[in-house]
Amino acid sequence: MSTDRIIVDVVGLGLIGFIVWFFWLVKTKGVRASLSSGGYQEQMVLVKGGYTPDVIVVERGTPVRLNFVRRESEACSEMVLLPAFHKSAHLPQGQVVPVEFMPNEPGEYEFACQMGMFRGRILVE
Ligand SMILES: [Cu+2]
Repeated sequence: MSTDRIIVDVVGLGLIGFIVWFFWLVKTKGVRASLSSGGYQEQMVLVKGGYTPDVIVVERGTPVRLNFVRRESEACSEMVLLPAFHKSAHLPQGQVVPVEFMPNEPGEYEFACQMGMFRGRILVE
């Protein structure tokens, strides 16, 4: 085996490791909402074939604002429900729809479309 070949193999393995790390670990850890000047923990959520990101990490005790943007015409995603926070919103196509709630208790909360086919989670720390 030549040195070149070994380098190619090592780089290839590194790449596979990176992909596994990126898609599995990062995805399950979620995206942390960022604190806006208005005092909200804000996160944009793209609605297209699902929710992106679908795991959102927030801290308890600070209000959260999720800005949903629906970029598809599927009827499936026209509503989003956050049952744990007694919130729901109609999502007209192409509009930014803010949904606000107060995470008081740490835990894991689901949000979903009205049929429960698209799902996401909010992790309150
Ligand atoms: Cu649906």
